[in-house]
Amino acid sequence: MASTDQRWLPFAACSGASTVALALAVTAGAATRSWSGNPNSNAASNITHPPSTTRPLDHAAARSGSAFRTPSHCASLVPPPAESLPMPITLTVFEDSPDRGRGLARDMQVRWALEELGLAYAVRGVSFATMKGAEHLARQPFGQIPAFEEDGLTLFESGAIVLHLAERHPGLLPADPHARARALAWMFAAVSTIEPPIVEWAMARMLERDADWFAARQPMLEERVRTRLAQLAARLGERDWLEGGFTAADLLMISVLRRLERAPMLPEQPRLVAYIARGEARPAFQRAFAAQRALFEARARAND
Ligand code: GTB
Repeated sequence: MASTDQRWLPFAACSGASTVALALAVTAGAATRSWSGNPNSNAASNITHPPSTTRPLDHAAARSGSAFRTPSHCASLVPPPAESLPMPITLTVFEDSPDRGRGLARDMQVRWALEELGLAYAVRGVSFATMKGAEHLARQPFGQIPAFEEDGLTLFESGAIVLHLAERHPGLLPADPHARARALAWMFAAVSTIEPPIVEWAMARMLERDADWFAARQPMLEERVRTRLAQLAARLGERDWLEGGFTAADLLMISVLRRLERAPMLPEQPRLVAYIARGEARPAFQRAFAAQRALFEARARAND
């Protein structure tokens, strides 16, 4: 039974097609994929599998509802036999993200990794209420996003999902075993050494502003972040990336640092400001950002 507030998120319909073409998937490098599926269903198994096309997704067009409408692309929506393709990747995200489309929720790191690797994916949006229900708890035991599903595998924890993808597809981890081990260390550093003080600082600002202790506690929280930023900047030095070329470690680290976009501590470390900008300039980041933004804006329009 499909729940009413957990539904596939349609971006566009292919005019003239007999089925509604749900642009559930976003981009796969230069390729755009769409599925024809039952819009009333939230079951991944009810989605037929994606034909690959060579047209890049135009996010502006997707936002305006005009994507996927050209005759040549509509023709490409005829699905191949379902049994001939693996299940598409499905990412569960906020239906209505509290970050207001700033790409700060943790589905962003997974979207970014998928884009770097050129993997198409479908998106399932869930409300805060649905996230706490049994169906989503089976995907994510803490009732949070993101959750990842592919071919019978369900995974939670954004870092673990990125690692899973990086291990299975070339492009986000070095081949050299030592370099790979160091990249893994930086991935763990991002989520277990750098992120906790940043989240503590951010959560205090979000939830404790009116508390008696807020002003007294804030300098200490800022100082903890400041210390980690200085240490990270010292190690990064003049390098562009943490371990040779761009890796999953940079993807996670930059994602974590982006939470500081309005923090006074970040401009004190110009190397990190430049590091974040380098990551954000990557085409894969921009596609991922545009996709989550389009979702937020579509939802905002629907709420108007
Ligand atoms: N360790 C887990 C992971 O990395 O996957 C943490 C997952 C997590 O914290 N998910 C958050 C969530 O589902 C969303 S990303 N929260 C709902 C809940 O717990 O009920 C964190 C987040 C939320 C909001 C903003 N924002 O508004 O800027 C930024 C980041």
